[in-house]
Amino acid sequence: MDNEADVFYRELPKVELHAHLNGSVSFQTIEKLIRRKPQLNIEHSMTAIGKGQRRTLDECFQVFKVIHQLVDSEEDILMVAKDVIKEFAADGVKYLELRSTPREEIPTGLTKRRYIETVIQAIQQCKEEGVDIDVRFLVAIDRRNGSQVAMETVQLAEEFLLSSDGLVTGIDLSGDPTVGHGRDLLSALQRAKNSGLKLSLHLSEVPSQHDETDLLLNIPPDRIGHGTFLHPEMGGSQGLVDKVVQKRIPLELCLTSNVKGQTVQCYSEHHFKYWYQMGHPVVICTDDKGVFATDLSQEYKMAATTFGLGREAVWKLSQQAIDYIFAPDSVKEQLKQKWSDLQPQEF
Ligand code: 6MZ
Repeated sequence: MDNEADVFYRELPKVELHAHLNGSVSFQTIEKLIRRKPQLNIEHSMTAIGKGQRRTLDECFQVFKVIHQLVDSEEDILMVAKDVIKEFAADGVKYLELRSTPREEIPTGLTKRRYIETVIQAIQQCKEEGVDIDVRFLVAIDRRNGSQVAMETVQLAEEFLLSSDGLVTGIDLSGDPTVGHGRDLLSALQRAKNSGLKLSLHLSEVPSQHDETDLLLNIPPDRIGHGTFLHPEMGGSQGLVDKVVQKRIPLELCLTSNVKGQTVQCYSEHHFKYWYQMGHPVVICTDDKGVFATDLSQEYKMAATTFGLGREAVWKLSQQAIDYIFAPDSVKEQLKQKWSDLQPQEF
């Protein structure tokens, strides 16, 4: 990326709202992890999906399992989180919401609480080092782990909501969408909402999740991850679209992830077009920049070239994302000031 257009996208100040920590680990960091754990015999081809390659969503979830083997101690999490934060900052991201599923790893003594504390420590250390990015953390619920773990995760997140100085702001519901049903997680999610945690839920990432989506939209979530199969053209329904539109719930859209994970045929068929044309709030995100070998600048460029957005429209798109962050209004004001300071005289 170094021609004039690429510089524009790199320098564009950006907001990243949908980034899974362990899916965001770069090639360089994976190399360091492999060197730390040679006995695992993991090769780089097992942790990322290169240019032009595609996998089924199921295969993508196998990739996360490999990365989890490499990232299983406090030391690993601290390094991975700091590297990921610095990489987003180097890509022009000014505000980042990272999400990650707290894991217990008995062999290394890692607990879920220490997991969250370590991510917070990484955020604080980056701040102390003067990295130019504001980072918040969403505690993730992996849907495959069922209702009890979901409830325990919410209780843990509630504690950090009160004690983390605003760094833990919400809950993410993610994990293999073909496993489990949202009805089992409803009470945990409702509890989270009532305790002031913001909610970002992966909804309709695969077909045939209408009932679940319809149910979870009633909470309602504060943002939706993917929402690929919400609208009628993708086999969803007008009823679901109406609910999302009436409640004006922003969508986090991850183009390369959906194309490489084969839930969307090609970039030009991405549902970005449907929602953007409608004027509904959408935010361009990376999902898993390491696994899908992308970055946020490339995602903006891809959306712009595929759907014919001019530079002013691209700027507006990145600026509007500020309205949908899970941080207080004072942070939104600071970011808006930053955008207006950086805005070019003309596009
Ligand atoms: C649903 C996803 C995902 O939590 O260990 N994750 N969940 N859909 C996706 N689309 C491709 N990409 C990532 O990061 C990895 C975890 O994030 C979720 C999965 O639960 C995965 O195990 P953390 O940091």
